[in-house]
Parts: sequence; C-alpha cells; structure tokens
Amino acid sequence: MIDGRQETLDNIDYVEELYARWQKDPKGVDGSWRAYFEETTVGPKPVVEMPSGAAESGDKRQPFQLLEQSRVDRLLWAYRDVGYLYARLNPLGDYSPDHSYLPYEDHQEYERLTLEEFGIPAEDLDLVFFAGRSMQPSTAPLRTLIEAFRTTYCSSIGAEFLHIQNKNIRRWLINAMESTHNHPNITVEQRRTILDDLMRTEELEHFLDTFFLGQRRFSLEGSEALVPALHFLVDSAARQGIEDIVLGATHRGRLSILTTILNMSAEELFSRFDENFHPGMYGGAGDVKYHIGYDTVHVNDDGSSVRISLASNPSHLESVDPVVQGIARARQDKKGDTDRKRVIPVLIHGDAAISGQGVVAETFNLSRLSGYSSGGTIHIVINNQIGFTTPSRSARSTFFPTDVAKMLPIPIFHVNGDNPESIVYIVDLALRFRQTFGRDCIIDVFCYRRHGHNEGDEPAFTHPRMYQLIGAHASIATLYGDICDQQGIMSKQDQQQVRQEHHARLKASLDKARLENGNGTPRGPAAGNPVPREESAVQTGVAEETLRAIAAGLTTVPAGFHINPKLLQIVSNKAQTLAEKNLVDWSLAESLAFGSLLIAGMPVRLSGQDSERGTFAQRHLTWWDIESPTPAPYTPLNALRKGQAPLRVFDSPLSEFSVLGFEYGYSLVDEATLTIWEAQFGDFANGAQVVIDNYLCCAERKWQQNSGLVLLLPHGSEGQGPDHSNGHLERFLQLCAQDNMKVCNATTPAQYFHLLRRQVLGGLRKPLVIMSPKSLLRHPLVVSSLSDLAKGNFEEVLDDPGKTETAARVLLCSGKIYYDLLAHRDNDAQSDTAILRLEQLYPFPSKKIKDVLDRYRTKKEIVWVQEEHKNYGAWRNVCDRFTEHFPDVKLLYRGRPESASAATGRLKNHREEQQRVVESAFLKE
Ligand SMILES: Cc1ncc(C[n+]2csc(CCOP(=O)(O)OP(=O)(O)O)c2C)c(N)n1
Repeated sequence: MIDGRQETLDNIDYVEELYARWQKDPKGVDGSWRAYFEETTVGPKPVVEMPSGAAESGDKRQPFQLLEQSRVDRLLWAYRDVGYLYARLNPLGDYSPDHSYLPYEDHQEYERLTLEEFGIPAEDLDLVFFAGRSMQPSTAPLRTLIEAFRTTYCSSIGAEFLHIQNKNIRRWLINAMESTHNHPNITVEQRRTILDDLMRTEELEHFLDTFFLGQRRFSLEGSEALVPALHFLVDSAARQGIEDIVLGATHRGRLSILTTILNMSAEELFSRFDENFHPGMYGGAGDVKYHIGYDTVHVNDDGSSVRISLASNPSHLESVDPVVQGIARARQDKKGDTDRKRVIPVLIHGDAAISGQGVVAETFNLSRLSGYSSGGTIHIVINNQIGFTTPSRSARSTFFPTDVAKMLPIPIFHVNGDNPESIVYIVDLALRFRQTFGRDCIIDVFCYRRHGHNEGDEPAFTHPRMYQLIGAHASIATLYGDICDQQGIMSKQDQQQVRQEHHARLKASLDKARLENGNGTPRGPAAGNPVPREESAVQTGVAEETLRAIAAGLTTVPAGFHINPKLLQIVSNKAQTLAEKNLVDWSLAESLAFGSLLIAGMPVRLSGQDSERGTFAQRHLTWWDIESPTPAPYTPLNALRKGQAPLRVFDSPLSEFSVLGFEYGYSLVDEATLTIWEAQFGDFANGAQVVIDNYLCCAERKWQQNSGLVLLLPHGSEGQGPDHSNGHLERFLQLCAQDNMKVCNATTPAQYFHLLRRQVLGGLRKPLVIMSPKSLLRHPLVVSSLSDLAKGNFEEVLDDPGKTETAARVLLCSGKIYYDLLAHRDNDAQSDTAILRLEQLYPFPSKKIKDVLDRYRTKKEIVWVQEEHKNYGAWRNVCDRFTEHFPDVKLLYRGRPESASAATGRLKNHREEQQRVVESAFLKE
C-alpha cells in the first residue's frame, strides 16, 4: 500500500464492512475505496486468481481474501514504519544493552516484524499478495515480498520518513527506495574511488599519528566513510550544476576533509601542525587548525565544477549551523538563485552535539521560513556513539541522535558506517531529495570512534567493552579492501601499492613543508574580505529633494490599497511634519537611510522579532490591506523606483542564537548589503552570546573574516523592569579591542541616519552595535531637520554649542539620559553646565573628545553621567579609556550605584532613582 488508506486499513472491521458494501454495490463506497478494491481484487469475485507460484507450491486454498491482504499490508507498512529499528546499523553489533543506542525498555515494545504480530498464518508465505506499485515486483508470494521489504528497510540502511505529513513526499521516498530496494548500483570505477578515498584517509590519519604524535587531530578513524560520502556529494553536485556548497563541519575528521575534499595541500596541513598561526597567513591571532575555514573549487574530470567553502567556526559545537545557513542564503540572494538550487548548505554534526545543542532545533526551525530558508540542507551525522566520554544513554533521551530533526517533515536515513556504498547511495538520494523538494535531509552515519576523544585520551577508562570490540574490529578500508579484492575491483597487492604511494606523497610533502618552514602561501578563509580597509571620511548626506522623493514613496498610499486608518494617521502625520516643519523623527530617518541606499543599488536586510512593524509600533515597513480577503502586504520601500535594490525585511522566529548567527553569516557575503539584526529588547541579545563572543567580536582576528553586521539593541532605563532596559552595553564594550567593532549610542534621527549609511559607505567592514531607543522614538525633542540629513556625517561626539564660553561644569553622557539632563537644565536659565554627548563609545573617539574639550575653559574635571547602574553601562570602560587618554582630567561618576539586577522592577523606584541621578549630575561638590 502506498496511499493514505493505510491508516484506515488498520481497522479491519471497518474495511470488511466497506468491502461487503462494495460487493453489493460498487457505488456504495467512495471513489478511492472503489479504485482500491478494483485494483486489489481480480476477477468477477472479490478474489484474485491463484498465482502460478502458489499453485506450484501445492497450496490448494482459495485465492487470498481481502482480509489477508490487509494483514499483509499492515505488515509491509510496518517495515516502512519501524523497519529502521531492525536495520543492521551498528558496525560493532548490538553488543550490550547497556551501551546500546536504543533505550532498552522501549526496545521491548516495538512492533515486531513477524507474521504472528500481524496474525498472518505461516502458510500464507507462498500466497501471492499485492505489494504496491513502487515495489518490484508489485505482486509476489509473501515470502518474496517480505524479503524485498527486509532488504529495503532492514539492511544497512534504515529510513525514518512516516512522520512526514506530506503524502507526495512519502510516495516519492517510497518509490525511490523500493524501486531499488535501497541497494546501490555502483560502478566499478566508483568502487575504486571509494576504496582509494578510504585508503587515503587511513594513510593520512596514520601518518599524522606517526609524525605528529600527541597532537590533537580528532581523528576520523572509525568514520572514514565520511570522505567517500563527501567526495560523491561534491562530484555529483558539480555535475548537476550546483555552483556553491557551503560546508559547516565539526572538529571530527576536519583535517581529513580539508585535504581530501577541500584540496588543501598536505604541505599546508603539515605547516599548520607545526604552528597554528601560519606566518604566510593574513594578519591576525589565528586559531587552532581544526577551526579555520577554507575555500576551494572542485573540478570533475568532465570539467564541471563547484565552489566549496568550509566556514570557520569556534569550538562551540553546532554554533556554526545558522551561520552556514546565512552564508548560503546570502549567496543565493546575491546570485538571484530564487529556487535555491544552485547554492546548497551541508552540515556535519557529531551525535552528542546534534542531540544536545539547542541551536540545532533553532536552526531546523529556520529551514522553512521564507526569510531564512536556504532551500534545504544536507546534514551528515558522524554518529560514533559517544561524545568525549559520554555514552549515548547519558547524552540523550531519544533513540537516535537525529530525533530532533523529526520536528521537520524530512527523511532521516541511518546508514551502517562500515558500508560505504550504502552511504554513497544515500548521499545521492539525499541530494535528489533536496533538489526536488527544497528541504533538509539527514544522513546518520552509524560508526564508532577508534581512539579516545582526541588522540591523547584513554577511552577504555570509561568504555572498556566498547573499546575491546573496537580494538578487534578491522578498519573500514581493510573491510572494504577485502570486498574489492574478492570482487576483482582491486587486488590486495595493488591496494598495498596504492597505500605506499599515498604514504610516500605525504612524506615528501612533510619534508617540503619543513624545508620551507611554513612560508608557503595558504589560501584564504571561507568568507569575507581578508584585508581590512580604513574608514574614509565618507559623505553620508543625501540631497533634500532625493529625501523628499523617498519620503513621498513612504507616505503615499497606492490607489486601491486599503490602509489601516490608524496607520494612515501615523503616515499622514509624518508627511505633514516633514512638509510643514521639515522635521524627521527616528523611524522616518531610518526609512530614509534605507531608501537612500536602496535607490543607490545597495540592498538592505533587516530581521528580528516583530521588526516589520517594529516592537514599539514605530516602523511599519510593511502595510497590510485591511479589506483584502487574503491580506496582501505592501512594502513602500520596495516601490521607490525601477531598478532599485530590494529591501528584505522579516519578522524572525523567537530565537536569538539562530537568527543572529544567520544574520552574521549573511553579513559575511556581500559588503554592499546593509544587514541588520534587531533584538526585541537589547536584554535578549544574551541568548545569542556565543555568536557575539565567538564570532562577532573576534572573527576578524581569528579567521580574517569581516562582517558589517548591525545590531539594534533597544536600550534604556524606562521603568520597564530588569529585563527590558538593558542592551548590555558594558558587555560589548568589554569585548572591544583592536578596532574589532563599533559601539554607538546615537541620540538624534540625523545621527542614526548617517550612522546607518556610514556602515555601508564608509568602507570599514566591522560589526556595528547600536544601543537603539525606545521612548526617544516619540520624544518631541528627538527630531532632526531634513537639512541635517542632507549634509554632514555621523558625529562621534556632540558638542553643546552656546555653552563653550560660559560653562563652569561639563557633563559627558551617552544616549537617552541626555534628554533628561537637558530638561533639567532648561529649568534653570542661568545654568552654566554644558552637556556633551559621546555618540560613539568604541572606537573611543579620543581625538574628537579632545577637540571638543579644548573649546571649554574648564578642563580639570568632567562629570560622566549615566542612567545605568555603576557596574552596567559605559562607565567602567569610558573611565578606563578616558583616564588613559586624558590623564590630567578627573572624570567623576554620577549615576546609579552598583546593582546585581539591571534595573528595578518598580516604576516608582525607577522615577525616583532617575531624578536623583539627574539632580546629582548638576550638584557641585
Ligand atoms: C558547546 C560545546 N560544549 C562543550 C564542548 C566540548 N566538547 C568538545 S567535543 C565534545 C564531544 C562531542 O561529541 P560528538 O558531538 O558526539 O562528536 P565526536 O567528538 O564524538 O565526534 C565536547 C563535549 C564544545 N566543544 N562545545
């Protein structure tokens, strides 16, 4: 049975009733049942003729009854359903329930694939039954059918796919697997290649073990089949016209992948062993050899080629998953690959990591969202049944490490890691599946780990039985070599010869590498611009008439579009304020910055939770027709003029880690695109701390990888409690060094406008962290004149013109507190206090500060004012840098005292505290 009636067929009584009705009157049942009964019942009576095979076997019964067919259907369906649980997947055998990959008590409860379980008498084995169109042959004696199903679903491949709700996909998979019985048709040439890959990999691992004894390499031994799998994947991708493979890999076997798949020369690999920081590399502090990315073009014999980019990653397992998705998606967008078939992501996981790390599920959740889909990822799990020293039974609550992927309607294939041909076959199926349905596909390579976690570890401390078995288990190259010898593919003698040649080549490369002392010219990292450029004094103003034209586009409702009346009011107010007063508020300035880039051909991508409308209902980049039965979105910024670049704005799923990782990856690809991630509130950015700590702030230094990503982190003490007040400015500032990123806290719409434009036009590709406003979005003073957008630049320090002559006291602050200080000062017409604003906190604009301070008479003492608690906000960082650059000036602190919590939860307390801070700023000691 290959159709959706299977579930109904489980209810035999019901089927029998339908069948009786059909016998009486075929029209008495619905069309699909009629077709089914007609298909499964041959001849005038509800029976089929006895097959010749059955007759020959001497069975004298009547041809089989429908009831028996339905029992057989259930049995055969059970093979599709749970056959993978009986597949021979573990190269080490099911050696002990204690170490088994399956929770033992559940193991007792599966449907057994036996005749008794389904109430089928043994004598039915020789009767002919219907198997379904996709199985070859489609009718046969039950014995033959069971054999065919066992071969298909219970050999060295197990397939989980019945959780997929889409019947077309299920049918496609059933057809693909049953038409071949899941058995590969591999040519002699391919077998030779597989064997060569296995021998080459083993020789490399042994070589490294001999010549770099004690160095960590996270050997692939036990899972070497990964290499022919990837080899086949890149070969076939190139032949199918795929242009780019973006690869994310774990530590395990990375060195083998680099040399065998990414064509890194052995010399380069060895020089990395001799020294992690390669003198021939572009500047930077470097990283360990199994973290660094690589880029290559793989060319087949027939001339077809594919670019393979291995993404750099930190130790933090699985963190690279969303980054790879972002890189792939950006390349697709850049190429105009709208059906996402020319660029494909491939992720390699460990079994403990894929089942343990939450970002895996977060990344799966991105896979089918229009703003984040990369058209399907091929996932390969190196399931070596252990994570460091932790066995599967302690590492997860699920049967397989891949169960997390069942959240998606995608197939999961488990393959015995000692059967490279099956793995290659499944890779082919996975690639076809991905290209047909645009969805992810999982390949779980069930293997083992020959050594400890790294080569210095003793695995038998914790897994004595497992490592006894592994010790006695021949390597896959040996096992497959035996098969190839027996089948005349390559004799043992020739294999020995090939191995010696590989070894000799490696030795020659090592000698050469040591002779050159690592002065070769390695290729660059996977993504990014390796040579940072100086930020130029770029002009970021835009002519007023251009701005007015963009604003007209933003505030004009197209004919026939029914806009929400409240939104119309907002839009009209903006248009009116601009027309009558020439004033622009925060969100209009943002839209104008976007629009000005778009019409100049530079795409803008913004994603975050509720970013289209804006968390504070301030942005409204997308409008929804309120009368359309299927509400149609309209994006004014995409209708500015013909030939403009696209604005890509997306409400993101509720995840910080995966979405920031994705946008970071996206930002690596195209320097002309302004890529922005927005946190709902800045506080939530710490859900993505790994991306901030291990990519954003240090990737340039470690991997020479440049990103121009912008982070918008709503920040400010406004009485909204401890978790809606703080973008953790202090944490970003603490990560700042060596000009690694820019951290800003702009206070006017014009400043924000110039800052956004500078990020793309300024030529300095570094992450930009902006503490963005909340209440200032609607503050009457937070407006800029259009002329401020038309001229000038982003000012890193804002002076207080008019006070330079008179000021006896100088306050220095950053962000929203400025307006509270201003309001306080405005109450005192005689005030002799100047208020300066530090709009850019890093790189610390010491020169600009000096220029401004030089205009004041009073210089001995400057007062830093902040609304954040003393251990939060910019104080400690600013104090440090200020003291370093202005040792003769005393910097005083006015702000909240230290606090464990970022802000009070009580509005009344907040107001009192805020008032105290402001008042204290003006109090002279
Ligand atoms: C997020 C994170 N936590 C902890 C570690 C330390 N660590 C490195 S490898 C490893 C085990 C990984 O096991 P698995 O995913 O099965 O891969 P294997 O090493 O077995 O190939 C651990 C815990 C890490 N690198 N990343």
